[in-house]
Amino acid sequence: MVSLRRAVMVAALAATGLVAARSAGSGLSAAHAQQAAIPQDSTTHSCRLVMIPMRDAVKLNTKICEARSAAGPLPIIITRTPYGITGTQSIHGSYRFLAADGYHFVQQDSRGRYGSEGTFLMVAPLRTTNDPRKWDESTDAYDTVDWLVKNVANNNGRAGMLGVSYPGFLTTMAGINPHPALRAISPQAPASDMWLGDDFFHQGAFRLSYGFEYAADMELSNNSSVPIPIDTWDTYEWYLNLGSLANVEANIFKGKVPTWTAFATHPTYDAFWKARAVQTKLQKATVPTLVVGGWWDQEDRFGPLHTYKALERSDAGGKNFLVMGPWNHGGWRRSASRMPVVDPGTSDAYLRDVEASFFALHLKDKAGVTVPEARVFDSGAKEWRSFDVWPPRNGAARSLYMRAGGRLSFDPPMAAEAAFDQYVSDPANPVPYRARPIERTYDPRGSRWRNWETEDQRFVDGRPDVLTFRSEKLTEDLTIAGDVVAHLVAATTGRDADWVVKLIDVFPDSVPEDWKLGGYQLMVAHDVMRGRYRKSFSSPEPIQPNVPTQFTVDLHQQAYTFKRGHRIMVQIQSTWFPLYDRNPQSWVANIFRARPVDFQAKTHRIWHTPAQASRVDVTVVPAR
Ligand code: PG9
Repeated sequence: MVSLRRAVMVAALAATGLVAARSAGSGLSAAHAQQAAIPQDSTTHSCRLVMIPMRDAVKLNTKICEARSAAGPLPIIITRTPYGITGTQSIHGSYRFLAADGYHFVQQDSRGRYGSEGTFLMVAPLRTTNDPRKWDESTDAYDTVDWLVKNVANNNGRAGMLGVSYPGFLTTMAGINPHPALRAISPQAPASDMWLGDDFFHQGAFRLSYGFEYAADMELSNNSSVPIPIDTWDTYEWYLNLGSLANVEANIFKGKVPTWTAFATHPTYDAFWKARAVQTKLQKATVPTLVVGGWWDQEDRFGPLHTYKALERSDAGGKNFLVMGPWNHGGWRRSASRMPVVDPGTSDAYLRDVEASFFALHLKDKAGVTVPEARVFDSGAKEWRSFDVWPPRNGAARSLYMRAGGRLSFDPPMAAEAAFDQYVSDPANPVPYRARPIERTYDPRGSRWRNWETEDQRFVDGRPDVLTFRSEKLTEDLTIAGDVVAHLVAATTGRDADWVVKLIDVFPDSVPEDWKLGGYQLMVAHDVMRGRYRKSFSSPEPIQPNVPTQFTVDLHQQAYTFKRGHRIMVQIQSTWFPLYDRNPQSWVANIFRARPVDFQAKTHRIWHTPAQASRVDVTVVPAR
């Protein structure tokens, strides 16, 4: 019998046009199986499965597709994945432009996954000198390249590696102490810090629905067919009924999901998470590195920005490059999941002119290729921009101030204005992060997860626990590029609170080209931080009740033009459920162990006086 997990993967791939569907089921890794889509058309490539030995004698299941006809030796393109390499069919998918240029293609199940031997270790850290492990994902990549260049027929002694998300992380790892034959890599949506801003936590707030469903999918089923244990269509209700997160271990996972156990025992940014934060381990780009990400990546937007940033710290060799496009997670490899509100159709040109050209330059010495330092898509202006330095240095630092009466302005608050706005945040009635019903993250029967970050924010309009500040209509275009950081002065009647900040582009009431966009509220930058971590991500501290306190919410980066006639909006709220767990708002040492009685409604104030101004900092750059 085909396992449910495998069937799901195939069904999801079918939805992307990568393979033919066989049957449907449930599971999260389905969404990631795009990684397996390599060319293996019998007319162009001949494929075989090989178990490649690593230095500790563990063997990794590897599919090698050698090009059938080539004028001369060809380079090898490698993707390593935890999501399974078998089950794909004969198509050229998102590697088609590479295939047209001529490569051998290799896919490998990473250690402990599917056909590979060994034990899977979630986001396995780099080995340290006193580590008893003989391997890490960097050495597995090294040993694989070493074997391939010695055993693949007609290869030119050069290899490149790419992958999206977990495979993007595996690609970043390959670039650390790389094999000499590894000549170019492209980490795409690479997770780079699972606690600070990628899949599992954001600045201390736990990604409940994603963390629960991903961990269950990867570890509960152990590559077999155990479905994710959620039995309702609207997961908002299901997660609310779950109550305390302690119930997960006690009643559902019962110690069988190591990643969940890690969440519950390491709620802070401690040595466990720091060891896995590859962004902090990167010294320099050892080989030409094309880092790729999406501005509306619902899983790993932090990862590419921080991978590029870390490598850029000492890039004297000029080997490090960034592409940020108008995409969701891996959207550049899947034109079918284009988000029209931000993307006029950019993925093919990226795959052909940027990605394929980059590998052709470094693996085939193709002449006439130039890769800009940073190529970023401005979804407001609907155009690509190139920068020699990212974030750009030619901008002007500006602050958008929250003002009384729900106004947002580049002018700071004045003394005569009301000093604050307030709302009651009730963990029993949390703000949904997207319009209900909230399907399971990757429910194969349908889920709007992929596109939620571009969803119209009007669905929370009028909720008393969402504060809204809105600018006047812009009289001219305003382009921001680079860091976006919110600085709140806030107080709570409780001892802890989450702060969600969204920077929003409000479209004009009427948009003749597309009437459904009239008044649309598009999130341009957004994130959450857990108040207990305001001073240190490693040493949480209770908030002193009723005292205006500074909180910094990193909204990361953007390149975006707010057009003339649009307005800028900032929304602030304290729940974003069930993507983020609920903050009890009373003080508990570990929220994973909070009791029902600990969850309490509290009143939060956002201050906007001249001395206690709350603001969002942006960099305004000249329009093109
Ligand atoms: N976002 C997924 C992931 C990456 C790294 C760790 C855990 C999850 C993925 O799409 O692979």
